[in-house]
Amino acid sequence: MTQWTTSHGRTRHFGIAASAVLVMLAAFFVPLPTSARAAQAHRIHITARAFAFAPGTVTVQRGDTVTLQLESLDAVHGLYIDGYDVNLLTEPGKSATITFVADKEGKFKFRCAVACGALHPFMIGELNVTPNLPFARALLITLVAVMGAVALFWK
Ligand SMILES: [Cu+2]
Repeated sequence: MTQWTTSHGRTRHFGIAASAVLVMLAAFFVPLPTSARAAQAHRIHITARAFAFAPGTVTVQRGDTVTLQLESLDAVHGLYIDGYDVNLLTEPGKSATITFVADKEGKFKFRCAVACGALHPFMIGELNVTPNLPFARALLITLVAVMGAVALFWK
C-alpha cells in the first residue's frame, strides 16, 4: 500500500513537471503568430477563350491579396467567383483587372459571366484558398500552452 502511494506521488510530480515544461515551451513559442507566414500578394493572369480558363485552378493561402487579370483571346468573356465579390468582364484582345483579399477558406468555382456559346455553362475554374498553416500551428501551440497552464494551476 505504501508503495502504491509513493508511485502515485511520483506520477503527480511528473504531471507538474510536464506542465511546467509545457508552459516554458509555450513562452518560447507564443510569439509564433507574428512570425507566421505573412500574407502574400499574387498577380495572376488568366486567359479566357471558348470554353475554358487558363489556368483552370488558382491556389492561394487565406489572407493573401490576389490580383486577377482576365484576358480574352476570342469573344467577350467574364469571370465571377462564387462566394467572393469578384466580377470581371473583358472584350477580345483586352483585359480587366480586380484585386481582392482571399479571406474565405475553401474551394470556390469561378465561372464565365457572359453567355458566350454552347459550352458556356461548362466554362468553369476553381479558386482554392488553403488554410494559413503556420498560423494554425501557432494557434494550436497557444492552445496547448493554455491547457498546460491550467493543468499546472489545477494541482
Ligand atoms: Cu462564357
